[in-house]
Amino acid sequence: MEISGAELFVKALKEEQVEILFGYPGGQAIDLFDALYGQNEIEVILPRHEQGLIHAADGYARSTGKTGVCLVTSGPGATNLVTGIATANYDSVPLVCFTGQVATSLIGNDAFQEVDIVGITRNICKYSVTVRDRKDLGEIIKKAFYIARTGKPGVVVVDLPKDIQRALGEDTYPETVALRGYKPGSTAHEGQIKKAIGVLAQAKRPLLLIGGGVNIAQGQKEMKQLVESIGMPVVTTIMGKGAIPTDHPLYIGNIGIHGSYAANRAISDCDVLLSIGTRFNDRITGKTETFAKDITLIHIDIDPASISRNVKVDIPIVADAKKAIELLLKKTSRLDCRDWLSEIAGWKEAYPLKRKSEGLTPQGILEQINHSFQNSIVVTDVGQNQLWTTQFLELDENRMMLTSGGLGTMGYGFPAALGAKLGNPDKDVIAICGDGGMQMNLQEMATAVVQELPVIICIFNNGYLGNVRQWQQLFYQKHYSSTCLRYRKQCEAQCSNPGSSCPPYIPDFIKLAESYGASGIRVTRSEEIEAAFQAARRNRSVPTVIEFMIAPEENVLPIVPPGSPLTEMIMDSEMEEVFL
Ligand SMILES: Cc1ncc(C[n+]2csc(CCOP(=O)(O)OP(=O)(O)O)c2C)c(N)n1
Repeated sequence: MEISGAELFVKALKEEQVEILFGYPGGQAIDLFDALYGQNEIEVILPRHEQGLIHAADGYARSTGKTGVCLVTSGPGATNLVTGIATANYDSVPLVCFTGQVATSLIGNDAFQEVDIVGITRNICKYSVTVRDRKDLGEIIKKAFYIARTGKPGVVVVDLPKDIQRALGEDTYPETVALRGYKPGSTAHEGQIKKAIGVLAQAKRPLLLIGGGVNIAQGQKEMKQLVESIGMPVVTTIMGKGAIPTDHPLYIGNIGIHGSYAANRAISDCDVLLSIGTRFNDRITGKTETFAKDITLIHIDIDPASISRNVKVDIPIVADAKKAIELLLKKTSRLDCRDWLSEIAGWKEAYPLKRKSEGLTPQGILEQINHSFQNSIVVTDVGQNQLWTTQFLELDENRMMLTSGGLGTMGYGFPAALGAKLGNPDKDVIAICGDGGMQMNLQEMATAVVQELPVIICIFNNGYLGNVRQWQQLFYQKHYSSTCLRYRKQCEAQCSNPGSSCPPYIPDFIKLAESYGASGIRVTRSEEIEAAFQAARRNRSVPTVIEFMIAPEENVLPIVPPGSPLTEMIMDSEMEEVFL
């Protein structure tokens, strides 16, 4: 029997067991939406902007381990996906994005709503392709899902011209996929693992660095076993956080420009570093030339291209993180590093991450989240709100954190939280956003309300684009250039100290939430935090916005200044420079 391309598209999604599709229609996708009409196996979610849509698909994928699916129209629909494609791909999130396209006969003619989305996205996704022939459609979709979810996961863009959607052809969808030259999911080379174990056994100050690859490979359980059997201290990148419970006695903290003193000191002083699933980007290494200079570096990563790219590796191992951990687990024995562990414990005690005890502080809010939401998914936006969360949120097998680590995309947090809630209806889902980032995809409040998603949106309102303002304060002589969100026409151009005449908020997030049919609570004192969370929890079908009015010039500390090695951190609010 012959069916249309659009019908085959729907059949393919069903075969791929797609449960939720995030879609926004338009002229060049209308046939695909028509084919989705009236069926009830795939739930179609209509966000309010394509950027919100793809972040929602991303949050769904990160939190469930399933592949997220997007469907948008050509031209502006497709270009609105671009930031989300880069965001997801950078953090190795499996997404398949279908874009409508003008008919093949019009491609290249500057046709209405035509853009070369394959060309635009070529460098920011794992694979992108335009279907040119109806007979290839099934195979291309099959390959798209396979490529997105295997190996180092990523984003695949499938561009579907209008005539291909309408053309009749076979109704068969392939069961298997054959791709020459693409061999994902490699196991670790036993010889290299043996070599690594030999080096570790000689180490006096061994350290394990966990990156996001361990979370992506879902190797948390095995990781904990490995850490316990080998008995070595552990640090994480932001993306690796949570791969081992944060209250584990061998866990030190995050490394990097906002890492803890003890973690940055440990990575600077170790003699053998076993790193799994990280690409050593500049945000975690600080000045790369001085990073881990005189140590033996073992690097396990699924992506051969990330080995020895940023830092020189002594023992490279290309492998899936989980498979490598399993192998290590079989072969390693306990290391004796008592002196090293007690040295680290001393640093931890002398320089803990600073928890301010008075007033309404981000730290206090996060402590309450740790306490009140055991079984939860916390999704951050980008900025200080994100950094405080990566510092103070405690994670274990029941609490997960999602964040845009690689691209650092403002506007990610709230829509990604909606996707996470759709994928995990039984978990509490909390979005943590700044007042700047929240305004980047605010329109998704409508999606949250109509879908009855009771997410809790915590806005850390400091009236500033806080993270940039902090840099201006520390490194640009307090030139608060274009970072004050309360800046009005009548303000002095060079104001660096907004006074009481400033309006406290633009917009009034509470009224805004209410206008959408959501619930809103403003918190100005620390005593109100717990009650606000309890009230939010009682809302079972509407989202709750909790606006926390935090101090405008609160900083995230410690911080490694730009271009400095990890060993040079500005430590606390006195901005005391500590050279280790
Ligand atoms: C889309 C996008 N634009 C600009 C930036 C640069 N940037 C990083 S953090 C930040 C400030 C964020 O301000 P806000 O959302 O209010 O959060 P806060 O830092 O105050 O917690 C900016 C502008 C970015 N990361 N993403």
